[in-house]
Amino acid sequence: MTNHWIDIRNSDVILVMGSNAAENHPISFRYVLEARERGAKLLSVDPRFTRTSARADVYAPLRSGTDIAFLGGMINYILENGLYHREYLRLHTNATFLVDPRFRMPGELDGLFSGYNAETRSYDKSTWGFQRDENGVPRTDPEMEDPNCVFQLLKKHFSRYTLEVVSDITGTPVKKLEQIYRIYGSTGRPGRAATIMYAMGWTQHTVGTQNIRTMAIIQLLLGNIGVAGGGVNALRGESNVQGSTDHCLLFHILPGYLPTPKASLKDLATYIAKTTPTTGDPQSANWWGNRGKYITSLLRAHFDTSLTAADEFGYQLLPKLDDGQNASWLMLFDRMIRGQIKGFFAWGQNPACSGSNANKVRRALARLDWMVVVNLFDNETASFWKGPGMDPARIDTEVFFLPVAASFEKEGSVTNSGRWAQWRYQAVEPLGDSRHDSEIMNELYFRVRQRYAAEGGAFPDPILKLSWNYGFRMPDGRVRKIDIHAVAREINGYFLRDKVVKGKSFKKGDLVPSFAYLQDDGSTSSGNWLYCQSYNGNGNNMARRSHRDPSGIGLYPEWAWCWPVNRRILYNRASVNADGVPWDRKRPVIWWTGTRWEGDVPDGGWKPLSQPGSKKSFIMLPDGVASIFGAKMKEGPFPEHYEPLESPIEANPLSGTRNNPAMKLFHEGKDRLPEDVFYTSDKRYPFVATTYRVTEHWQTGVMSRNTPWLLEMQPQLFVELSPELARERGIGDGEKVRVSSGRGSVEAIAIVTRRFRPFRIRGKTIHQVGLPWCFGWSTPNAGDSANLLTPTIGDANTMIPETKAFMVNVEKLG
Ligand SMILES: Nc1nc2c(c(=O)[nH]1)N[C@H]1C(S)=C(S)[C@@H](COP(=O)(O)OP(=O)(O)OC[C@H]3O[C@@H](n4cnc5c(=O)[nH]c(N)nc54)[C@H](O)[C@@H]3O)O[C@H]1N2
Ligand SMILES: Nc1nc2c(c(=O)[nH]1)N[C@H]1C(S)=C(S)[C@@H](COP(=O)(O)OP(=O)(O)OC[C@H]3O[C@@H](n4cnc5c(=O)[nH]c(N)nc54)[C@H](O)[C@@H]3O)O[C@H]1N2
Ligand SMILES: [Mo]
Repeated sequence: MTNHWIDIRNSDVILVMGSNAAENHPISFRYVLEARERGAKLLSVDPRFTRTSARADVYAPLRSGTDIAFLGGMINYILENGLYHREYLRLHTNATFLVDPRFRMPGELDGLFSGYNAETRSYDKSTWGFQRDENGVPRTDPEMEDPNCVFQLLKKHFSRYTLEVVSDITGTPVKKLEQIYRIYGSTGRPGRAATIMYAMGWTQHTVGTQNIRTMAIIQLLLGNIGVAGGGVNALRGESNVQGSTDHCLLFHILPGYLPTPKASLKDLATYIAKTTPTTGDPQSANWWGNRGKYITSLLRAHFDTSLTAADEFGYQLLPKLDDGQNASWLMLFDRMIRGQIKGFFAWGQNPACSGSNANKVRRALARLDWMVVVNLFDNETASFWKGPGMDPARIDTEVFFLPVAASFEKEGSVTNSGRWAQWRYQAVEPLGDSRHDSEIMNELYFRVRQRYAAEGGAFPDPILKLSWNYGFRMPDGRVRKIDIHAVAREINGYFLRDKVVKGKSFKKGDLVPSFAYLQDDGSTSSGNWLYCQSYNGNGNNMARRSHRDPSGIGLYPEWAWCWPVNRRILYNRASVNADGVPWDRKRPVIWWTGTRWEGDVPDGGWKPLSQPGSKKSFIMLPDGVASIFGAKMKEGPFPEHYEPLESPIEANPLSGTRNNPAMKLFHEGKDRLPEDVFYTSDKRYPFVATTYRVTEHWQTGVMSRNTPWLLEMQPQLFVELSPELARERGIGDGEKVRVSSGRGSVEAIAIVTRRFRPFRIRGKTIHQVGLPWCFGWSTPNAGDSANLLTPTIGDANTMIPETKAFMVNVEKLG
């Protein structure tokens, strides 16, 4: 989230689209309802009428996978009706920038941007740049009238998204579109704010990243980023998924969003030179210019501090990706099924049910030599070898199961969606032989280290030179018990020798006060620069529990701690005009007193934009302003509607380019697998399907299916379908049906409900159905995972699987 949970109460308009917050983020609804009591409007856009929709002022249905069309129509509406915040655009975004005149857009190139290469399915982005002066600073037209300026290009691009065209793609009635556009567009006026609450309904698509980009453009047009009650707010999933992303859950980033080294970045100097952005603009803070300090401090935390600059502080000990290598979820199981991955730790996950195309995942597990499952319970992954369709006699995978302690049996920090790192305490002792995850890792580290120390091996140094200072060492070198506070302090970082920084002297062993003090000479360590300040000379800031709120807008600056540097609302320098005066005087986030900023921690302490020595407000981007034109995206600098890989219509109504042209295809080429089949506008699979969660179960249900009262409330797999479709197929409410796709099938109970309505699209009736994905075969009579139906295909930028839009058939069972 750019903002945070409590801040939702400051909104005037709340759009819940691509999430079902009432059921999946129930605590958030406290703030949604508070806002509504103040007169805020709640809008719900979902293919299915949900409990969120039930509370909404306006509900609009849309066909799964058509959000860019829906939101593209909103951009067009905002521009046509002059609802945008002109001054905000000029000060804080690249709307005024002039684009390369060679740049071409989908309206001219039948759905493609200039530079497409069909063979590599990728773009040569050389025409996607800005016109720049001799210092490399983008040329602008402050009046935003030049036909090559971003604002005019945006207007031209989205002029194709008329109400009629949008309705024809999404199936949403024109009246509903207009109603939602009008209400949301009303927040372009200074003093009004709208927020977006989204989650997996937007991300799990082949165009997932661009769904969110489209919304970010809307928020910028309306001046809604940086202000209270605004922002682009991803409602994160698992309680600590924000923390795990911050600390490098994903393959392509190290802690603190530093890029993972690649083979071609052959030494630390090259890594820093090639990954550090530069700017010629004296008004750009270009904060990532500090990359060298952050990566060096990270290496100092990872590895033995006896390593020196001559050893590149251990850079060569970090794992490196091959150039162009993608090691995301879909690729892991793809490589596994091809026999290229032999061992696997399934640590706190259940891929046999959560993985898209679960039959492929399950067959991949059967190709392993060994698998270690670290979990609270046995599940469909640990026992895959005795699951449906498996012959244990023919499976050689050796499975080890390590029982783990549950969250309330452990101490540590959890970072919520609002970036707040909050400290939690252990409530009870772990049951039986189960242990804290960190104790299991400690034991694993010690055993592996012992073998490397004794036997050498191909490359022992990454293990032998790892620093592991997490507690009292026994005579054999083993850490007796992991001190989780030592881990937290390592993440914050230390001074490794006496040092004077910014006129302050520090002693070796002092905790670094905040990331502004980190160094690139090896004198500081920090396991994650973004968390530098979380645990410093003031103690464990994540454990703070003060209810003080001097802001009056719910910032609560002394409750826990949030990254970066306790800033509660990101991009807050965009909440003020060039003189530092808040756009919204009722709910100011920061303001300039004439000598300093007050309010939230400002996004950089420089003076307001109208004063000399100031810096632009989007400090993480080298041009210093927010990207309405975003050339980093794989499929184009502006979002464009493409159909999901599997869709019910033959052609993309907007162009001859049917699907995302930059996504990786698994179903083409000579080495494609039989598991990777797709059927689009095919009579055998005529219905759009989506998957979602239920309040009563958690994820694949491993924890909740083992809780009898929750299982009693939601005992088995169901499929929701409209009365119209039920009649067409002769299916009665509560009857057993088979739902099938090209990849597999499940048996489910039919719930005939008006929560789903047929769509009228291009003159045809199109039905959509939906299933939860929380069940698995190991719970008797519960049915199996809906992921037996979903495809192996991912977003072009992130490779998140497209589990929210695919095609199925539904048939009544005997
Ligand atoms: N009770 C409970 N709460 C949970 C979880 C749980 O398992 N159970 N899981 C947690 C986790 S890890 C996560 S990531 C979050 C996920 O939170 P959400 O994203 O809210 O979860 P979902 O129910 O998967 O999907 C949300 C909605 O997207 C809709 N949808 C489907 N396709 C589309 C589409 O194309 N466009 C739009 N606009 N909407 C679409 C679905 O109908 C559904 O209502 O929930 C978290 N909270
Ligand atoms: N079709 C479809 N598929 C989806 C989604 C969807 O919307 N639709 N959503 C996707 C999303 S957003 C997510 S996050 C994934 C989730 O996918 P997974 O992470 O694979 O699924 P979970 O069921 O959350 O698995 C977590 C496991 O961790 C165990 N566990 C709980 N606490 C601890 C602990 O403290 N330590 C350890 N070691 N284990 C613990 C639980 O028992 C559980 O088995 O699924 C994805 N799959
Ligand atoms: Mo999630």
